[in-house]
Amino acid sequence: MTPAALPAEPAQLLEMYRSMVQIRTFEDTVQKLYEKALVHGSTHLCQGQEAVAVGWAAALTPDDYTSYTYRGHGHALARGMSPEAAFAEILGRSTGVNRGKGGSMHLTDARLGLMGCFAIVGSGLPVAVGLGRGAQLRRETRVSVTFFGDGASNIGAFHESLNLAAIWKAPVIFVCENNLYGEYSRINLTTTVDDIAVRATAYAMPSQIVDGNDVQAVYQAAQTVVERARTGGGPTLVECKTYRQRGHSRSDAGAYRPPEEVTSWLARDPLIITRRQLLDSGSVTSADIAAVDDSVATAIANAAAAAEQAPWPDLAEITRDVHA
Ligand SMILES: Cc1ncc(C[n+]2csc(CCOP(=O)(O)OP(=O)(O)O)c2C)c(N)n1
Ligand SMILES: [Mg+2]
Repeated sequence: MTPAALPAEPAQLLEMYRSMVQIRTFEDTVQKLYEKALVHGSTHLCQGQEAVAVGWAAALTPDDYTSYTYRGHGHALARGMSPEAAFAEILGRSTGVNRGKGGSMHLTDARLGLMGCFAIVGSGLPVAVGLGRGAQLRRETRVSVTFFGDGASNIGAFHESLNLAAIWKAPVIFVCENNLYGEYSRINLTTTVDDIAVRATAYAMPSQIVDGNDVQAVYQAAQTVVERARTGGGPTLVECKTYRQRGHSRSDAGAYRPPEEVTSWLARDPLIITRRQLLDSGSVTSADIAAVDDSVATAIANAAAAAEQAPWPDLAEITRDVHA
């Protein structure tokens, strides 16, 4: 039987808050670096969606696999990628986590279980099924968690992946970050259902809807679902309802979104919700929170400055790690 999922204790919640602030500050800094013309290629930032990445990461062990999308900086940082190596990658420098060859859309590190960051919508899901199926055949206890958007649930690979994972009872967890938009289109213009979770029914798969802006809610749901997958209970589709606070990519101001919609979601900013939970716990003070904010601001500023100074890759790098 799956043990009851517990909420994070105040000290752990403060650590989750630190991780979320780190992601927020990182993303705000990437935007500034882009405005300074230091980022070559596109960026897709995740401000507003931090609680999904952090709540799931807290429920995983280092052996577990994750795969995600071009909007994946938060997932990489939440699982322990160094901000300096991530910035350097985005700036195309030799000290980048992929030696500057991947850029913003390909922050990966297999040593951290970060198995792939996919720019083609929906293409991470079949890979996640393969990773989970592999672990299952090797009788390992790892789980494979894949993150994707609401738009990706309209792609054929989503349906094929859910079907295969279900028939194999593979330890795969499908996490839909429903941020209400696919590029510049609101979900109601492209998708027949309001709740992506209902699509699991077609594959006889359990599903769950979670408040994706509440890191405690995400963490508790994640613990239960991870435990089920780890103990042979098979896959789950989890829909995290959240909101993309910025536009789709680097230069999109997101002006097509109704102002009242933006305002109401900003009032439910995951950082605001977590700060309130920390203060309500009675064991964390405003000064503790401010100390976290300050230390993250300094660390991220230093990491970005170091990446800006980092060398460009050597020309000889161009054929290294290239499979032909
Ligand atoms: C197969 C494919 N079709 C179209 C695109 C162009 N595209 C990039 S992101 C995106 C929107 C995807 O929306 P969603 O899955 O909700 O993810 P979000 O960007 O909201 O995180 C589209 C259509 C693509 N990259 N791949
Ligand atoms: Mg979306």
